[in-house]
Amino acid sequence: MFVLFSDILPLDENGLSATREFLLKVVEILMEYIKETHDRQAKILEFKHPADMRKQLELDLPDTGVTLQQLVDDCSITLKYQVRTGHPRFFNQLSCGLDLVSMAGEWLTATANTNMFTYEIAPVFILMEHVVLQRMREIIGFTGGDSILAPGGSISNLYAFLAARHKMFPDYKSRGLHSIRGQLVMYTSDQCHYSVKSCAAVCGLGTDNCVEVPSDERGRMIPSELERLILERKSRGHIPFFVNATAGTTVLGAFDPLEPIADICQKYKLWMHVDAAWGGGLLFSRKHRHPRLTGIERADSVTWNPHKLMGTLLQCSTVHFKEDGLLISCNQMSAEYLFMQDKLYDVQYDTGDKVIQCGRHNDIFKLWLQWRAKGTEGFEKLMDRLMELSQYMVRKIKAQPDKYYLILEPEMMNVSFWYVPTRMRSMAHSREREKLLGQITPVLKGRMMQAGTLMVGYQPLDDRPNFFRNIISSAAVTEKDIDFLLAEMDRLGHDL
Ligand code: ABU
Repeated sequence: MFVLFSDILPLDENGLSATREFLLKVVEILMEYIKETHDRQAKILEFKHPADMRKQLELDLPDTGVTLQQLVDDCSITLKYQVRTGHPRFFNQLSCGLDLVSMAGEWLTATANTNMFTYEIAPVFILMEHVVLQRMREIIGFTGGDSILAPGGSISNLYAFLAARHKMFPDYKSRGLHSIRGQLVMYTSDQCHYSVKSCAAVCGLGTDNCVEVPSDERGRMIPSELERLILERKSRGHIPFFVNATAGTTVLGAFDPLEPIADICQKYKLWMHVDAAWGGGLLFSRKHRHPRLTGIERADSVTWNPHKLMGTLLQCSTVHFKEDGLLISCNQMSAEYLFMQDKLYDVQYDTGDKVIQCGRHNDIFKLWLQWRAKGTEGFEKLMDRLMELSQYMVRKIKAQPDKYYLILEPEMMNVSFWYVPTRMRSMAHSREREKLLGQITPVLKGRMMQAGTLMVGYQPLDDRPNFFRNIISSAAVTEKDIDFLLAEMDRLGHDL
């Protein structure tokens, strides 16, 4: 029997059975959550406005610690109000689903509770990183090279930026801004993830020097515009040095044409980065990899987030470099208290000195375990299945043109559309109707959240008013869930 935290390990040396009892109670709660997550009759969320939610929760930090039973109850109520992102009807984010093998990996990771900066304290995990990242580079098409797991795609893109600047201006590390005689300029499409622009702000270029290259009607960068904008800045004496191509844009799922962009980077000696945080998973698919990712092997660096299409638990984000040695040369600070060179093992495995952070979370085990379970073929099958489901949804939308307006044929798992309520079905499609559809979109989303039966994201984009962006990246989704999605939207929104 347990009462207080002092009744379990380590404070009570004889507290093993009480520790087990406490943890098993927590695991029971987790199992219940997993069961509900996969129950199509259960709600995805129990929505409450923040002030009402606050009233349901006892969030205050007490002066005197509460009982362990209270902690078990705290765990229970926390999950009661958590959005079930693994529910088959959660289509809201790029990361959907709950891969249970990967989750088991995350449980083990939490238990091991180590830091990834040195081999000294994470020997097995460091070797796993080595093997998995090498395999990912092979799949990209790099020979050799180097990689690192980073806290999210945005920071992965930042690592690429830093490595590119270091490659071209190695003195920057020691001499700073004055080592570069001129204005650095970077390029990215107007559909890119905002983190690319953030690199310009964070790294001293200023966002005005992150040039947005126009994209075509499908959201793909226009290479001739990229070249024009490079020449335009060169004519002003600026120094173009970095191009970000996106493989799977956040909203439309568009793929920039990598081969022509690589040709331009080669011609003007610019670093080519591919932000494949979202679309990278399609590298597994022989059916869908080409033409979308053709040319990725010509990039200098690639961001690829397994926590998106591959379903690895959050978070798991990787960045890969064609050239080995750059990461360490760029970021090494040789902290003597951590990265001693006279340790008893090969210190190249102390990967912590390759990054700008110090502590690094263990994001590898959950991916390694998942990959062991599925095999590389399993990931290929998953990609093909997610694409098949997305195409199924497109067909269903097209079959009901009165109720749904497909915005464009998707290149991947982003299905973008407007829902059309009854009163607007007889109106011809026009800018005016789009404006009205854009107004009802957030109202319908609100109804979904109140009902708790469905979650689909929405946003405006350029001159398009709010529209739904449906993401199919969960292995739990079936054709029946897509049928439900469309019927449920109509049930909730027909009278708007
Ligand atoms: N770039 C982070 C993912 C955003 C999303 O889930 O839509």
